[in-house]
Amino acid sequence: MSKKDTYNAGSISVLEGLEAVRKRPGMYIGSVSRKGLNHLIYEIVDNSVDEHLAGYCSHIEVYLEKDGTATVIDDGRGIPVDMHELGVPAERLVFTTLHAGGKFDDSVYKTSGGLHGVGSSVVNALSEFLDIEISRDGYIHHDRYERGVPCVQLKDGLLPTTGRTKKTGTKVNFLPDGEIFEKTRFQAEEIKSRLHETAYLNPKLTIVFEDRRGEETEHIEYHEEDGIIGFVKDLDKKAEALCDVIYYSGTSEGITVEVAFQYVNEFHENVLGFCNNIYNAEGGTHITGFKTTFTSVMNTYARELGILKEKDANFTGADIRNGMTAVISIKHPAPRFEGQTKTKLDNQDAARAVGKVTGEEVVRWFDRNLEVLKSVLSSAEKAAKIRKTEEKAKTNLLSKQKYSFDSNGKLANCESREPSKCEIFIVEGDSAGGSAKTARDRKYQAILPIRGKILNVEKASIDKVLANAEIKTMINAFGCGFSEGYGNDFDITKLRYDKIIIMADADVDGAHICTLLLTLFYRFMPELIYEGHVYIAMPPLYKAMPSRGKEEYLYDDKALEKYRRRHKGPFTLQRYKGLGEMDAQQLWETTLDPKTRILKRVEIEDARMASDVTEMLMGTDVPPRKAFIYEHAREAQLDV
Ligand code: TSJ
Repeated sequence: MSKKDTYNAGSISVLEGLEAVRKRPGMYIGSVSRKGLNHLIYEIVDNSVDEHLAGYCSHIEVYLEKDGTATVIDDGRGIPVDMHELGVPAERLVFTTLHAGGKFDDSVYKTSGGLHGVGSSVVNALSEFLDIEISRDGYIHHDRYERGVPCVQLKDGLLPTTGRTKKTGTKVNFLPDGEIFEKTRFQAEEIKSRLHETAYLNPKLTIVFEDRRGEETEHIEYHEEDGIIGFVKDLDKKAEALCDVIYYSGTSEGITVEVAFQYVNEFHENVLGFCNNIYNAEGGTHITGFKTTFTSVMNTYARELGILKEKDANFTGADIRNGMTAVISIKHPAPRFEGQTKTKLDNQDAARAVGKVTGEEVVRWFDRNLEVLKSVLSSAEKAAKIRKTEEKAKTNLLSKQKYSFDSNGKLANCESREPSKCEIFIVEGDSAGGSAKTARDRKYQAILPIRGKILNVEKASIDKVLANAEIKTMINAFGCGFSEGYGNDFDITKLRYDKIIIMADADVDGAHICTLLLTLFYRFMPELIYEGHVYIAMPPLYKAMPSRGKEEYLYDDKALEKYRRRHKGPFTLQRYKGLGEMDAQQLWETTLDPKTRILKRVEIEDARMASDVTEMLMGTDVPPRKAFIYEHAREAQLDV
């Protein structure tokens, strides 16, 4: 067989590969919700970031176009267009070969850094069309695909050119396929946040973002000279800093390590890990490497300075990280990931490398900054004291009510004990709770009514939090315990319900309750959110009853507008003020029945979003909180 025939034979499997992506898109991009949609852009941009890491690209532009497409442009070398040994331009292989997420080495084509940029064929397969312009060798070369299938005729195995140019670079314009995605409108806020993050992690890079979809174009340039130092400052911008940002970097075992951290006058730690510019939501070895070494270094200092006496136990890691914000960014030539969402770095050499660099550099820094060292250690001392008091409170409380799950007064549990099929509704108000208990599918749906406003966990100490009846009931019902700054007793595998659904009124009070619950989950059971178990029920705002035809529930004002336009005849409109106004049948139809209800899954995409959300949730200003809830409420998706 000639090489060309090999490709042609292979091209059948190429198409089969892309067909597989279209059949199971979730396997390749996580989901077909808006989160997956935004991911398409990240997959493309990552290629340009790789080109930057290779040393050839300083400028990336990302445009959200009026026609619903996205454009990404870089000033790199341009994807190679010369004929590959398989008889097609190398560019074709980039967009048609599945690279399997870097899991195995791809001999056909490898991106410059070999780091990411493996998803361009996935984006291609999931796009109605994808247009490419590559500027290199004096020409603009053009190619186009529709749903992954090339539709430009090659001449002697080469791409047609559409003009001459002295520049180099790559431009991709694509339209996400409406047959695949539930929603095809990109979400600017999340994309901006991710691009900003990328700019922090690549201080020499400039990223231009334009949202051209509105009446006025929104134009932003991200360029962060100070790199992760600026990142930490940004994460801490709302808090009172106790010291300047501490920064160090180094290389070990071929892994580059960069760390920036700062202490603020707050009670929590926020330690974020990145590998090859990708945020690791589940952490991993780079984080543990940092934590282990940092804890040990600081305990050594504490003993040297006599802050810990011979008889004293060491500070725990959490004592020492009390109030710390840190960004740990490493570059690894062959990263591996594990965990539920494959975002946990797994390479043991990363732990060693971060540990080694941290051991050397932290000592060097603190030896020269004794004042900061002393203030960090004295805050660790305070944290240790509080921890000891709270540990006592915790054992007392938990031992008292460990076995109270099924006998819990207010919980109307479901009959099934198969967690994958079970749901628990947390319902605001006793009357709505009562209706929900009547209306539910008792086999799979549990109802937990909660009364009034639950405790704001950001403003209360841990023993108060655990003493709160509503919170105790929830922790018991979910079955996984809880994690807290001081040790982690949370075990998601024990979760008794696949879906935890918050059901609150669509008004300001409801939004507030939602916020309080999300804060509780985010602080004590974050895995529930990261692994997508938390939902917000979207009860309808209206019921339209036409004099002729079927009644219809309308979930927001937009839906009402639409209804008014569609329905010429007269109709009566019932406005629901709250869940309490609905009878059991209505509640079932609108909010409980998996076939008809609308649920919004609570998602936290990246580190900055997570941090912003907590800030929003934690902050005392009411307006941003509302913004969070309502903004997401509008994105309600049919959960079928
Ligand atoms: F711009 C973009 F985001 F749309 C995009 C840029 C999308 C994709 C899929 C790839 C790229 C891209 C790829 N930008 N720059 C590159 N560079 C290469 O592919 C490249 C160029 C030259 C050489 C070389 O060895 O000469 C090697 C590579 C990998």
